[in-house]
Amino acid sequence: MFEQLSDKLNTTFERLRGRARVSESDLEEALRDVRVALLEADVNFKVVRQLVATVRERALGEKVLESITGAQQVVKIVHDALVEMLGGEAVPLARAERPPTVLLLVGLQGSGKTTTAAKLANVLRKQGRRPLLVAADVHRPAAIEQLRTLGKQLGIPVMAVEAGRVADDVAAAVATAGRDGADSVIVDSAGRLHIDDEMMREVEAIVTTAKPHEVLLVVDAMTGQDAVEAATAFKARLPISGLVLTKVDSDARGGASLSIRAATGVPVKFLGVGEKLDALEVFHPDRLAQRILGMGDILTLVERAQETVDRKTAEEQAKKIMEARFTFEDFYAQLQQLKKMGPLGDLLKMIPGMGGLAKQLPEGPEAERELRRIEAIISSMTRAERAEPTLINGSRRKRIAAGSGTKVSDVNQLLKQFAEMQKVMKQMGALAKGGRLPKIPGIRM
Ligand SMILES: Nc1nc2c(ncn2[C@@H]2O[C@H](COP(=O)(O)OP(=O)(O)O)[C@@H](O)[C@H]2O)c(=O)[nH]1
Ligand SMILES: [Mg+2]
Repeated sequence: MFEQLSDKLNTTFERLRGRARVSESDLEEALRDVRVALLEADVNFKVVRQLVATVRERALGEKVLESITGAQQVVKIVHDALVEMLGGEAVPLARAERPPTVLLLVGLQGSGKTTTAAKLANVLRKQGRRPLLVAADVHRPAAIEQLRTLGKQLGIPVMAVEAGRVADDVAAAVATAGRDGADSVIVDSAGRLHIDDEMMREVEAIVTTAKPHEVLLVVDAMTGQDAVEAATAFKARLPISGLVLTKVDSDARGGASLSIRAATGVPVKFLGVGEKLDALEVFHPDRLAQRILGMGDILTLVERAQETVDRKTAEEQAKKIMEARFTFEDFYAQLQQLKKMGPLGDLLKMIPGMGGLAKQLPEGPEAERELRRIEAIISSMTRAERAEPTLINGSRRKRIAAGSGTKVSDVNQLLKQFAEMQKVMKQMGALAKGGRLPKIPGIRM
């Protein structure tokens, strides 16, 4: 999702960066391209109009037309406007002062409630909490079984309620959760194909008896403007405190979901990025904006790395990235870690400037072959070359290609991509120094 949008915006910014100075017509052209890219991605037109107006006003106010770093500034202004559109700061999940914290999931059928309930339980447990899952979708018997199966996979307890006593049973589960050692209760409610009164009443009754600390609306990001409409309708009836956008891993355009925060005023708290039970990410507006703008998602990468690799190594690499001291040596080490961390393409997309490479990478075994080729090329470099790729002249390229069993054009391509990556990292570093990026623990900036 968002790839096409990302490509379009990058093309626009590349063109802008190519100018020595940004003229007024360059700025207008860029704004027009940004507008078209957002509209094509299905972002709500009112939200687009607002964003473009904000960018224009700030760009003129900050006098980017007179500045030698004008293009850079425009990118930053678009970045900031995008972050604001996405909600500004991340809004953390509420936590009860006195446990248990009760989280109620609501949404249309098929939006991903049951899956999200299990993923959320998994997230909380990774944070050292003790969740209990409550299956309250009594209308489809298979739904209770589905949650039971997911709970079993995770080793997290699942309690089912009975038809006709849904609200009371949920309240009873909350009341006894503590006794059973749980500090968080996640309730999976029944959805419908369309919004209807009966569903709303049933959920309202749960809200009344179980007094959830969060009512999370799960919406399918693939459904475009329908998702925005559903969110608006739910919000009119229920105290929705947060949104979970699911299926963000799909190829759908997804722009509608980018405007859902602006359209409803409800913060997005999580993104569902796959069918597996660890495919739930905390939503950070700034990180998504950076991902869309092709600046990668270093922080998410660091977080994911922390789960699989030594935290210190990850922080050191992130620090190098920020300071643009990242060499082929680091890249090689990171590739080794990436291999442990999941599908290669997904991870490459998160490294600044590597989105293009990720796209060229075929899936599956092809991808692994490509990765081995890159590894082979880096292995054939000397230490000095890895630290200072500008040393790698024509004859060295030939030697590296021969040594790695690849073609000179393969070596050229990797060098070019690496140079681009370093360029983006420098920009990231500059953003970070300007206080535009959240701090990573242990990293001085
Ligand atoms: N690709 C992908 N599939 C998802 C995601 N979340 C849910 N699904 C799938 O969407 C379908 C419906 O999910 P389910 O949790 O049963 O929806 P519910 O009816 O709202 O409870 C299932 O096939 C899930 O595997 C996601 O983030 N990514
Ligand atoms: Mg369900």
